[in-house]
Amino acid sequence: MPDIELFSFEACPYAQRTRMMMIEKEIDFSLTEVDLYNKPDWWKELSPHGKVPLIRHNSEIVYESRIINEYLEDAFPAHALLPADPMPRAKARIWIDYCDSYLLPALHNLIADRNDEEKQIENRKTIAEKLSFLEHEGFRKMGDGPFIMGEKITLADLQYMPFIERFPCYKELWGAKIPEDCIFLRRWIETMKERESHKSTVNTLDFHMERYQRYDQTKPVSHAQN
Ligand SMILES: N[C@@H](CCC(=O)N[C@@H](CS)C(=O)NCC(=O)O)C(=O)O
Repeated sequence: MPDIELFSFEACPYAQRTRMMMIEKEIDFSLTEVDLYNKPDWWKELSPHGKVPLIRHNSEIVYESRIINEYLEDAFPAHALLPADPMPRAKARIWIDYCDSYLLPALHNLIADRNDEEKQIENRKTIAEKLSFLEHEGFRKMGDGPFIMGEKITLADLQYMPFIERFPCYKELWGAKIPEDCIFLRRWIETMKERESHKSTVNTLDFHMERYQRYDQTKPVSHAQN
């Protein structure tokens, strides 16, 4: 029986971050899928906020994808996913934070305002600005790539990838675009697609499209800006 139990939901990008992280670090884990549309009682008892991902390790639980990933990085130092030196370590954390504090709220608005074309014009512009900032202040200042922090993959890359995987849907459904000059970002996407951690957690675009298109019919499981 693996030490780590991960509670997950197939379509959840946050849970995907943690799955990718454990695959990158070669941490043995068991996966329990939770039906978020019909939460079982055992889940309500286990999870303080009812949200995936959540891990159980040595009978203790940790939740919030970013906190889980940092916990696992501390608990399992092999195959390091944060730089050892304090300054680049802090910079990696800046880009981890940028994803949740700046990019995801912009993507959340794109989904929330999907029936308001006037707001969508502004939302598309904001997303392009957030991606440009990541390109110019992040990728280009942190090194020569291919990863956000340079030559080595870090937790920063894993923070973004599940959402970038879904980006073709944001483009197709709501017109979001990656700016032309984001060449580091584009190369990074191709690099990340080749990682085993991505290949073994990726869902097809049809899968994502079907879920997003259902948003107007059913209440979605909340998964942005939480
Ligand atoms: N900030 C959280 C967000 C997790 C999240 O929103 N998970 C969604 C699924 S993608 C969820 O569990 N929703 C169920 C609910 O809100 O009841 C994290 O990073 O772990």
